[in-house]
Amino acid sequence: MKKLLIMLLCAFFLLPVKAQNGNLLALQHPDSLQWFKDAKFGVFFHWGLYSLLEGTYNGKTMPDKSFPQGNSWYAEWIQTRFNIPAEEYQKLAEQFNPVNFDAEKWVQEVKNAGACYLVITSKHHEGFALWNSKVSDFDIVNTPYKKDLIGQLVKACKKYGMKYGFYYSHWQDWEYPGGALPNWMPTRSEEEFEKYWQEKSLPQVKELIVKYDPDLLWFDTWNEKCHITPERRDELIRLVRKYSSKCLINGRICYSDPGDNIDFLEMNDNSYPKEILEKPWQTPATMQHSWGYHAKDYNWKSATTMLSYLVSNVSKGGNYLLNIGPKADGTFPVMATRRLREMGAWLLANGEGVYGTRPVSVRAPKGGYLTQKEDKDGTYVYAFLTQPVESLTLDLPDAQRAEMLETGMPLVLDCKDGKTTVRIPARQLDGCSIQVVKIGLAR
Ligand code: FHN
Repeated sequence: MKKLLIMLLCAFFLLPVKAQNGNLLALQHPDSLQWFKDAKFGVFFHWGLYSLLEGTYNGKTMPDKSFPQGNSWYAEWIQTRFNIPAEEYQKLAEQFNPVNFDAEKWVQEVKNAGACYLVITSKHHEGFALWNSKVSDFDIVNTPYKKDLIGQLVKACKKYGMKYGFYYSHWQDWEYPGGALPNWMPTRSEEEFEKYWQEKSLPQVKELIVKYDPDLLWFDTWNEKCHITPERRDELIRLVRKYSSKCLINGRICYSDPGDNIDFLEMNDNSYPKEILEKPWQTPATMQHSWGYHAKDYNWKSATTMLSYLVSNVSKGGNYLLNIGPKADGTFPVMATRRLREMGAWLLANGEGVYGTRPVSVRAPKGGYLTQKEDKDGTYVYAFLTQPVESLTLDLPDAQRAEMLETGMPLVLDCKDGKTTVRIPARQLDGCSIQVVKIGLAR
């Protein structure tokens, strides 16, 4: 009897998580989304075999118009943009040996940047898995490095309380027969794609969830003509829901028709909406043009520019997922590290107006952004000023007090005709960063 009871209990706990409560397409429970809505800032990593090439192949550097499709900065696309034969490209696995990878250092750097989650390319379009995959031999354990990178990162994220997600290229796969190819290459038939879908894509997604229990999965499609039909989209959503009761799913699972069952919207690359959006959302963004490490892409944005994008998104209810392309040896380019640290320093002083805030339906000042937050003592509006101004006038009838968020210096305010004007002393306007004014409203 006791044995039977133990067997029954084991069977119950081994059941896929949602098998007991039915709807496998439904959104994750709102509690699972709370962290995402509050987090605001995440760091994205594009890392794979392409990182070894650093945007250059056989002396040609991306973008290069001498290749018919070569006019792109995206270094993670070098295989197909520069027509590298698949067999030759896949041999890069014999060189991939990130001996300087230190998962804890990565997570600490992300944390110090003020980011609350990270997302890493577990498999990008090249088809190479950064974990020990039982589904495919084209993976990290079949390199000189041999060790599971995703596993190490997950362990470090758990240690430091960092939420983590995986980018998984479920549509494009340039290694497995039947995986989708870029639109200038041969189209896969439905039958060929279905084989890839059933044999690699779905099994690897299941493997990632069961092995690593991610907080989110980042799928990638970006045009209408795509093998990911609403039926395949739903098949994938069901799979994720079946094995995880917390994993969030992004809208790019099916670009042409994300449907109602995705947890958050994913904007186009480096796209910033102008309006408040109701559904949770984020912008994936680059520090340079490229996502994967590109040694000759010198187009680095400044930390202040990137902070402006962050607060712009936050003021509209969105998140900012900022990318780094680590080098093949496992280190970050120093340009990325400096920017992360500068952003982290600013967020250390001004994060109160960012994390856990919500949009305000009051018109923002020119070149500025607004957020709001409630706590036990009242409601606060935060005004982010990206350019120097002498005063700030908002349609707020009930402001009680105002101060510079970073220093706590009290500011003079004047309420008249349903508007509040805050005067900002010139010495606060250093002009090189974003100033934040905190305004307390009447209870
Ligand atoms: O083709 C990819 C690209 O390499 C990169 O991963 C971005 C990230 O949003 N997604 C696709 C293009 O939108």
